[in-house]
Amino acid sequence: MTDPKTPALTDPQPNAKRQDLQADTVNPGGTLTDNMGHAISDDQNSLKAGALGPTLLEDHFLREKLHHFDHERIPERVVHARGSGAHGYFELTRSLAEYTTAQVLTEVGAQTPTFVRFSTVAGFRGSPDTPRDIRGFAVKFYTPQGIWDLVGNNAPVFFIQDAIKFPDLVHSVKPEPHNEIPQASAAHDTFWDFISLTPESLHTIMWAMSDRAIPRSFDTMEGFGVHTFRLINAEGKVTLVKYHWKPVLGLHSLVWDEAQKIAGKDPDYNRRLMWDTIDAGGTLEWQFGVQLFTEEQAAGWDFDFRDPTKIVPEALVPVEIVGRLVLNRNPDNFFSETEQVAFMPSNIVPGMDFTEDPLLQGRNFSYLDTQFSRLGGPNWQELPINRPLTPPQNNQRDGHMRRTINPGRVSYYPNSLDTGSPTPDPQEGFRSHPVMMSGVKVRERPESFSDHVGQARLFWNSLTPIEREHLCRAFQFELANVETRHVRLAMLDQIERVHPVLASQVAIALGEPPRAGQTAKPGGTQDSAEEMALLATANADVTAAGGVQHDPALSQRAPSEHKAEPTPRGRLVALLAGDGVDAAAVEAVQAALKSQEAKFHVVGPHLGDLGGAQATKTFSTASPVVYDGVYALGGTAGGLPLAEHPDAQMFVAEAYRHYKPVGAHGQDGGALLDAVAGRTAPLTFAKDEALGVVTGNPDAFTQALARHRYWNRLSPQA
Ligand code: HDD
Repeated sequence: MTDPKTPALTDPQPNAKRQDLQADTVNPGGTLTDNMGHAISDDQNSLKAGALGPTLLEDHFLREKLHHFDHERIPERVVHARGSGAHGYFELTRSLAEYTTAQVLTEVGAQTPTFVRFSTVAGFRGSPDTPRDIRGFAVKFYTPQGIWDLVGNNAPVFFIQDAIKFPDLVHSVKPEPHNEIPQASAAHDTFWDFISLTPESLHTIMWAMSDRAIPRSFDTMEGFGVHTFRLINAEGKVTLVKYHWKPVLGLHSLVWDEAQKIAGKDPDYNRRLMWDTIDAGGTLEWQFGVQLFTEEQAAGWDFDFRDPTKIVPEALVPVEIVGRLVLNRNPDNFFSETEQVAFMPSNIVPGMDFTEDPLLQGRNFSYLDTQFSRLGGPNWQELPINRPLTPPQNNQRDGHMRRTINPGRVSYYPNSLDTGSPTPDPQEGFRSHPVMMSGVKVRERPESFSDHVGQARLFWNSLTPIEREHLCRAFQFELANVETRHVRLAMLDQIERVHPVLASQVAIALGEPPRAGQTAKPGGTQDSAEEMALLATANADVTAAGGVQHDPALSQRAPSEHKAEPTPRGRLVALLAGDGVDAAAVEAVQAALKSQEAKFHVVGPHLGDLGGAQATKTFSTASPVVYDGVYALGGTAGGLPLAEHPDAQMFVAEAYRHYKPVGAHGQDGGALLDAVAGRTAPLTFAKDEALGVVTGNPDAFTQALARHRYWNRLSPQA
């Protein structure tokens, strides 16, 4: 049912720019002017009294250019300052008309323009892309019923239950106020001091210490709306909903050593992957899923759907795929679009409503507030990236940088002087669902929010052995960077509530004894395989999860209903080549990779012509850490056979040590692998396809990329 005043969902060309924004896009060319439209004769010399004379105050071109430059920076976001965005569209594939009247969720096939911004949380605007951190996953839907912002993260839960604690959480994780160290890192005293004293954070901390917090790319991480929202159908019936984004390329993460190195080698790693994919005509894609349940159902659970530190396990309520999100157009201008885009969880459309989740309630206040200070006043919604499809009709006027021109004399309602002025629409307008509310004014947490351990254990139980080992290593790294011992000990007590074996393994890396009743290898263990075996059987009793003890959907590796089939699509491979490389070998491996939509760079001793290939990267401008696999071809580098070149050897050894597939062609390539064999300790190296080492078979190597990592190099149990 489409209201005459709100146009039906248009099906924009998937990557077309909205018509109303075309006017705001100034394409370069023509005569250089100042901001007043005056053509400029010379933009390289200020006006002076004689070539050696002083600059004249009357040089209004100079003044305008410098004045604008002096005011180009705006406050960065207080959190999620580091982000990257892209345009695309949301397409509904199954109608939810049974549950809601929101057109964006009822009109199958319509493509709703969207803008998505991915972000880290703690780092400043210029910080690297690959810290250990939760990732923001903010989706702006430009629907005909107004903007819907689904401002989520790549974790389905949050550190705190009540928004009033958010400033404390953020102050604790940001660089410390006395010396502004460390940048974009939780591995410091104030964060873990706060967390050790905030038991409600335990579940989300498990997500933050897992591989989820070092995603390989934006399109190999999940997204979650976190909160439970309400959907209301045409009959006024309420259904509760949680939102999910499932990446079609599957769930993949970096290795922590790799993530740290990428932060130095290519701080823009995730931003660049997304930009290059779209720039080459590719897309990033997720399935959109919903968990639908009723308040009656939820009343029977031993956790509260309003508690943002709790999930509704997929094992309890399956995710139903009802749409997809496709990103296919890069911004024209980073500042105008990605920096100025402004999200608000309070942006919902008719057919939706909030729940009493105290974190959501507080967020609904904070975002509008922050946009005022960040974007300079009340008219930030007029910025092209923030404008709704349908021009606002209301009596709000004036304010800094007002762009809208409202003719006429009437800017109030009701009025009798202007019959055309906007009037509320009791039927089609947004109506809050009439939920019965009552209660005495109190500052307290509900008893139903009190279990802080149960779902942290569910997450732990659901991880595969190698994921548990990574999580344990993450705690070891983070807490070994905490200088204050009592904070480390307090955090060990919290971790012990998840499982004493995990706490003991972390403890020994901190120089502390294993937890009571536990044995552990004295003096710490560097043997990951041994640690993994120890952790693999350390399962815990779960509470507050509706009876679910294990949910494969929480693991990135365990098969579960909506995990995508492994694919080489989107993977980036370094083809190591020297002068005189065999052209046929290069063509064969490039054809194999292209056939599976994988990408490659030819990496050589110098740019340009190598005889059988064109190098677009060199050993000094490329690094194995930004590739998903390495394939050794032949040729010479600096007069040495490739197999004897230390940079080429390092490339293969590092990729192997990060459990990535490595391949080789011919005798030369094989010789390089042999030369590396001794450099991958403690991992043994063998030319064995079962270990992800593929020689002389480009197709098999390409398929090996789909597996992402060969953890079995560490241990058969991995
Ligand atoms: Fe937030 C930005 C996600 C809790 C207050 N938040 C921000 C962004 C994301 C999230 C993705 C970046 C948006 C963009 O790209 O511009 N925030 C979350 C999630 C939360 C959460 C999933 C918990 C479920 N946030 C949260 C709380 C508060 C805020 C509890 C305050 C009470 N968030 C903000 C903010 C930001 C923000 C300070 C900073 C920049 C902005 O809003 O636009 O208002």
